[in-house]
Amino acid sequence: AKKKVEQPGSLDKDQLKQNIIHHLRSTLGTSEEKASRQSWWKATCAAVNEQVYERLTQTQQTHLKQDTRAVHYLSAEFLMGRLTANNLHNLGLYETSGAALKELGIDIADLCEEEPDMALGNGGLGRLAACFIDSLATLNLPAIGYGLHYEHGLFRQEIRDGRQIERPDSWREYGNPWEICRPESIQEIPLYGYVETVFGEDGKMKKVWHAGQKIKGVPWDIPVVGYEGKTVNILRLWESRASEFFDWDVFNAGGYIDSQAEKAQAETISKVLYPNDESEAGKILRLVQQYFFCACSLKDIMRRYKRAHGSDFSKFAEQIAIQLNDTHPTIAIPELMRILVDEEELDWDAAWAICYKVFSYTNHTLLPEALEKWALYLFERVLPRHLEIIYEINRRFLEDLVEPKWPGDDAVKAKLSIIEEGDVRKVRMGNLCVIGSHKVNGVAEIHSKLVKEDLFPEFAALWPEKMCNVTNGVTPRRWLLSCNPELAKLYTDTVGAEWPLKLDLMRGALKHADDAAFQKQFMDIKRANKEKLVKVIKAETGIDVSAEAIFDIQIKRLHEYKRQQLNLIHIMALYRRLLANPDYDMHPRVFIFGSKAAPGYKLAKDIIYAINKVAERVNNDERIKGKLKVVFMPNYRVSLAEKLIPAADVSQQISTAGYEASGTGNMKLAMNGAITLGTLDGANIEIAEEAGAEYNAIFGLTVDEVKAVKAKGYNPWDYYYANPEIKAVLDWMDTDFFTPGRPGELSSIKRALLDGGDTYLALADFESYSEAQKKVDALYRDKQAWAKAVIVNSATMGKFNSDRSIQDYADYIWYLKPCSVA
Ligand code: 26R
Repeated sequence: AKKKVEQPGSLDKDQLKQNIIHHLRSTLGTSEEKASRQSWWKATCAAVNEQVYERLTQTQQTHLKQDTRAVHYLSAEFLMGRLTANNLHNLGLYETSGAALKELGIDIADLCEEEPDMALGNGGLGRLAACFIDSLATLNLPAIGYGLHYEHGLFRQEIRDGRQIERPDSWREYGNPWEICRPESIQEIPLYGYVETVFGEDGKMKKVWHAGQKIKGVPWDIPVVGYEGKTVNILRLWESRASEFFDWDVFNAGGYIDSQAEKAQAETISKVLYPNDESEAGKILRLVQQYFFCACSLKDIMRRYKRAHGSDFSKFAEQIAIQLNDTHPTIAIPELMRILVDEEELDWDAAWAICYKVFSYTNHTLLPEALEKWALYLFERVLPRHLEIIYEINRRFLEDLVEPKWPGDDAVKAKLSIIEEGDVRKVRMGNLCVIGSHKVNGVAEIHSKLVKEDLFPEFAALWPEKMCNVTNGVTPRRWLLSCNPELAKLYTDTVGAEWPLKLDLMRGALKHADDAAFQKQFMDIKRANKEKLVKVIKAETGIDVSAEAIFDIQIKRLHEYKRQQLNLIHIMALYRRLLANPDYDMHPRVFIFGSKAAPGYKLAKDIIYAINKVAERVNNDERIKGKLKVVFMPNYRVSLAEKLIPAADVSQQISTAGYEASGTGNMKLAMNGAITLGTLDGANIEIAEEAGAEYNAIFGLTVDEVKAVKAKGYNPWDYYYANPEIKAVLDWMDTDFFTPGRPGELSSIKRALLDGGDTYLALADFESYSEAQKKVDALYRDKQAWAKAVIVNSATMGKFNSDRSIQDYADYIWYLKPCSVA
């Protein structure tokens, strides 16, 4: 009892062991003899939580006492994955727990496998939010993440007969030890209804929103443990419940059934995460979800602000920064205006000055179909008062800023207006975000340039200072320390133990890049990681692969712009070369895919099917002597990424230039010793700059070339007729070679590439891609050159630590200072 819990990592093995047993008995109500592995996991979490809660309380008291400015990160998605290993690492308790559990007869890695992924996000944007809250806590920045407490996260993917099947994800079916319900902070949120204009005694006009329904928002807190465990912030997720408001009236009038329907509807709001799917865009429930979590979060922010400052809003913008993660939380802008003007009775200009300073917006995509717009008639039904406020924001913007700058120019007004005219009038959330925020950032240099020059050029002309860049990053705690412990240890031995905080220190390994002994250590680790993955692949898919082969990995959501189809047609081309010449000179290669398709995205699902059908045929063809294997790993998710990434030799980042805003998987893979096979798109450009393009395989049209090709009029048929390999491979899709007895099952891909116009220029980039693949093959066969290249890549990824990204946000957007917690 000498060492107390104050110091993170201060628990020794025996204390931890006692704590785990204690929780097994008194929290889980079981015993060592009959406890399931899941009970052991929960008991371990409960033991660790003693420390976490201590630090959480300490952090909150410090922030309260010092009345710190804080950032509020609003995001519809937080793709957290599993928390156990991460929290143990950040508390410095991973080794100790491992030893304690071992004495209890349990392997810590097996224990961690008990935890379901918290998959409350689609992909890049959601995982970025998760890395960012880790970095915020690590940098001791006062911060809170706000989002939705989805009962079901992103669907679980099963593959049946090669096709994707969606199954519900139930991450908290059997309880989740990391979340705490906070009924004391419940909020009530109005929806629907109408707006009444009234005149107060002072003769002033006021607007009163009479809600048609009220929903209860119940907050669940997930502690966010910073590295070395000093600051523990929270992620606060809102769950919707039926409120008493409507039920009782209906009930008393004999409408019990109706009241149950009302209840079910209210509880539907946080039921399920929307997959980012074109067909789902514009669905009213999404808007309700967005308003629900923004309104709950703002009420929460208000309550905390008023506790310290009462109704004096002169300090509001000094205390509060709110970051909008894409346009999904845009409604927070008119909601804050509504609170300040209607409820707190500030005048419009004062309220707007506050809003403008408080909000900032991050853009994550240029794809037109992903830019949110809401049909005005729907918007009006759900949020009548907000629509009025938006009209007023828009009127003032057009009159005060646009008209003076472009007098009489109706075209520019139509383009910049928050309201889109047409058959169905629409509210443009992107425009509202830009108008209401003091900073707008893209997520990689090239992307931010395109946001400024192509997406919002007029806004950039109005506010040149507003548009900026913050290149994405990833947390090295999860994406190296925790997922690749052997490589992490090599770094610690080589450059010291500080690298998870100061990733630039990894450059210290550069001086050993040519050193044969170091190369061997590095490559032995890669080999061991590959051997581990071989077993996972066998267990998950039944496919035998050899760790001797090059592991070539493309893991990301399925989308035409990401061009899994380019990877696939190249695989088919290689297969053809091998069939034509069994001695075709290539090092054995395993192509590994992991990817979910949005349920309504037909072509994306067809591409998954095609990958699986080609895999079946290739993997069972004796003639090619195992030189080529194709693996589609089902149900790609954070915990699977943690197994795939440390085993990758080649990282495929092959989006059409100009379409991938940043990418973050590219950073994780490079950090873990993979070569980037990529286009000059998103953060690939900066990765190649850091590592040196000569250590990567860069190919394809550049952003400017893509624009030029499109301007000239791109015709994919030209490539079809000019390149016999392309023609043969595409024609192959019309046969039944890969789908015996069912010709044409793969034809939709060919059709999209030819009749569909090949929107993403896969055929235009094919030859260059194929050449880059040859370069990869040649490099791999030069063992020393390869080892050097992967070491250089890994060691130069310091820039892509999400701590650096967060420091950029803190310095240039949030003006936020750290607060050390004793
Ligand atoms: C509107 C709705 C249909 C919708 C569309 C698209 C909802 C969600 C998305 C996901 C987008 C915005 C996304 O995840 N973008 C990714 O953000 C990453 C983090 O910045 C980038 O690395 C990645 O390049 C980008 O595609």
